[in-house]
Amino acid sequence: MQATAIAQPNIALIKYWGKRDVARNLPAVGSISITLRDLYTRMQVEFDATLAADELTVNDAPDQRMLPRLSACLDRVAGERRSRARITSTCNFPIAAGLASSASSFAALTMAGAAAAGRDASADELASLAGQGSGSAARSLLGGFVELANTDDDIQVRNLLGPADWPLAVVVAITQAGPKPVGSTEAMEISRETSPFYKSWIDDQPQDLDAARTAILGRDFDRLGAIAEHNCLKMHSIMWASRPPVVYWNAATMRCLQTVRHLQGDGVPVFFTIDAGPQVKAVCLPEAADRVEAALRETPGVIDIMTSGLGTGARLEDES
Ligand code: 2P0
Repeated sequence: MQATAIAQPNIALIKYWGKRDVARNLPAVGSISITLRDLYTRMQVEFDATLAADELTVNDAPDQRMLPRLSACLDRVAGERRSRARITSTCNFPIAAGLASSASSFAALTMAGAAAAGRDASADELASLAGQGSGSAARSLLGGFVELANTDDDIQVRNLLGPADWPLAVVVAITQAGPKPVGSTEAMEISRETSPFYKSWIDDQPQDLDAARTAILGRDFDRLGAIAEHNCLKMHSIMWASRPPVVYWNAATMRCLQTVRHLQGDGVPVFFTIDAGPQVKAVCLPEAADRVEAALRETPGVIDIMTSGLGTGARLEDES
């Protein structure tokens, strides 16, 4: 009745933004991501019939904030008549700050919860369950380059390349600590309801997915960088044009983009992407990682740097 799973966050190169079914948390668009190696969330789930309510600790401190969403995820994984659970989460990077902590959390929770409940879930079922917890979480079930596709009434994830097939590096520039002002779930709905650019975003996503998939399978770094930057800036444009506007960037976010542009001008193989937060992720070829890290570290407003290679998908650590 106990299991532990570990999952890494993933960074979307072609973004998920918008839902086609809020109740089932189905995305409005497909997406493509890379799974990181050096950032992780470990989730232990222990079902205990003597508990009166689910309990959660995050990095050794009791936490109520995430508990309702995690409890609902376990209800879907193990059934609503399950025993209450002791959930123990450890995470080695900032939570809820645009670093995809919900992706690694729900991927690890889904896998650990299914194992602890003795549920022999297929890969598609795990993807569906993780995705209902958090849309980006299904991508963290797999490693390397991952595509999430919409099916008629659900989602599917598949590997495009493994982590060793094209070993890119990701340098994450932290420009602000602490949780973001607007959660991505709420921000997506504001975009859908009010942004004049939302419809063209949905309509154009298939061609961005095609371009990125072709670039990844052909290991074409320049083409991948161009489509990923374009897709990222489009996603943020939707938010900036919504009412109320959702602006996740700060001044240092913009300075990091300038740093990446200067590096590109010097011929360094690097491109940027930014998620629902002010941090900048610079994706580069491994031999450029030291130079990219040094340049971002010197960028005013950058308070921390984390560098990671590409990693494998979520996995169980133990089972009992
Ligand atoms: C992504 N993001 O593709 C996009 C890009 C943020 C920007 O998926 O509402 O926590 O839980 O399904 O997965 C962040 O949103 O949203 C996200 P929910 P999630 O990575």
